[in-house]
Parts: sequence; structure tokens; C-alpha cells
Amino acid sequence: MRKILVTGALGQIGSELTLELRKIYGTDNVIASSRRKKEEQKEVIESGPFEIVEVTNAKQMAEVVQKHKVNTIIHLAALLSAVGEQKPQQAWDINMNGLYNVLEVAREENCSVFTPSSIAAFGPSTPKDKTPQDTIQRPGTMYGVTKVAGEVLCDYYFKKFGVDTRGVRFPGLISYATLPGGGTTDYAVHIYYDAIKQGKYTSFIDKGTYMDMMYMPDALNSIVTLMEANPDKLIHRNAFNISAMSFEPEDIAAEIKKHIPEFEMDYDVDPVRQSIAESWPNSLDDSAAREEWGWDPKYDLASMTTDMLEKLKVKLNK
Ligand code: VAH
Repeated sequence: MRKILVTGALGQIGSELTLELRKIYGTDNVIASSRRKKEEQKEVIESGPFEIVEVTNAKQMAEVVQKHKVNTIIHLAALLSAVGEQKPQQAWDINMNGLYNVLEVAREENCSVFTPSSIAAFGPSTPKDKTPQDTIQRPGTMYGVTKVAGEVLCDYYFKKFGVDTRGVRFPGLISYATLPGGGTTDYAVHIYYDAIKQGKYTSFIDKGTYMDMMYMPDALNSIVTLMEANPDKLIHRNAFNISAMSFEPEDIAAEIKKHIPEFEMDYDVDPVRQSIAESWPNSLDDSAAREEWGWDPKYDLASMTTDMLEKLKVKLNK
């Protein structure tokens, strides 16, 4: 039976993933962890085992793994792209030393490891359209550097020590439960909140800027499906291109207007996040994930927008 430790369990992915994993594997088999408690995440903290784990503290992490007899680590704790450009040294420390500690603890305690990479692992010299699974990766952000290095380090731990490491390259993730923390794709979440609260949104990403995106239910499903996939069928491991849709701000605004006709959007482009977005692919080739472990997203822009607006109207009491 899996005994799973989730790092970064109070973040955008972790908060929903932890609750989903507890439904699948049993509450007591999923230990949520974070560097500190958050008042707004009481459901995750109080619905099952919770531990304080600072991922840069290897001793603390090893003690939690031993205490709960963990055999699977889902490592989500990281600084994202935009925040990583404000604090590049801290991004390296958390994203790289945190991952190194996870891999060393996994090696010593015989744990499997799932940790996501990102489309940020690609850069301006990467083919932009239908970006191949295996291609040049010269990212221009510290976040992207840590993602490429993380992919290679995870493959090394698999080949050198037999640690069962697997990962996906997440696109921008859109969800209604927990706000994202400092990414470039965050505009695609905030637009829904502002559409409901104010009927308008000012985008920090410019018109015509395509990025790959995915609705959170598909992202959660990708983690469990890859984690449980038959290892004999995996040609790749760290990390798989996956995507569900590719759109630009005008596309998501047009979809929202189908539900809120009076919705208006204008632009106040953030040069930092715009340059990051322009360095990333427009769309990904995710055929390897589909062939090797049955990746098959369910949501497109239309169905995601319908569900996001429905759930946010309840959450925001509108
Ligand atoms: C970010 N949401 O914007 C994250 C993600 C592909 C983007 O890694 O930094």
C-alpha cells in the first residue's frame, strides 16, 4: 500500500492533490507537509496527517519519512517562474537543494519520487510549436534552470541508484480552490476571479501570447496515472510533455464573454512576465505521454470555463 508524503501540500497543486489522494489511498496513507501552516488550508491540515517539513532541511524530511514509513514522495514545494526571477538564489536553494534532499532521502529510505517539471524547462531556442518530447532545453529563467537540472537529476537517480523517479512538464495550471503563487500563467486564473468580482480584468500578459494550459482535475489525474503506470512501458521518465489546451488572453476572454456578456478585458503588460511567457512554447507535442502511460485530458477551454465560473460563483458567494 502506498504511504505518500506530499511536500508543498498547501500550494495550488498540493492542496487539491492531497485531498484527492486521501480519497484514493486512504486518509492515513497521505501525509501533507509544508514549511508552515496556513489558516486558509485548514481542511488539508485537519483532514489527515500533517507535518512541518522545510525541504531544505534533509534531517527533518528523513525523520518524517521514517516516522510515517513513507514509500512515495510527491515533491511539489518550489518557487515559481516570476517569484524565482525576483529571488533567484532562494529559487535555486528551494528548488534544487530541496529536490536533492528528496532524492537522497528516497535513495536511503527506498521511496518512489514524483516531482513535476514545467514548460518553463524550455527556452527561446526550443521549437515553439508542438514542442517535441526530446529537444533543446536552454531556459532563460532561474525557475527553468532548476526544472531542467531537476529533470536530469531525477533521471540520474533512476539510472544510478534505481530510485523510481517520474515527472511531467506541467503547463499553466488553472484551478478555483487555491490561488497560484507567483507564476507567469497566473493571469489565466485571476481573469476568472475578476470576471465574477468586477466584470473586467486587466491582463499582465499581452494579446497574442499563446501558452499551454490545463485544468487542475486533469493535472491531478496525470500525477496518479503516471505514478501508477507500468514501469516496463516507460521509455521516458523525467519529464513528460503533457498539455490539454493552448490559448492566448483573447481566447479566454471570448470564452468568458459567452457566460458574462458584459465582461471586458484590457492590458497592462508586465515586461518581466511577458518576456518569460514569450520564451516558452506555444504548444506541446504530448504523444509520448499518451503512448507510454495513457495520458488523456478531459477538459478544453470551453468546459474548463463553464466549470471554473460555476465553482467560483459559489466560492465567492456571487
Ligand atoms: C509558472 N504556473 O507560471 C507556473 C508554471 C508553466 C508555468 O510552471 O511559473
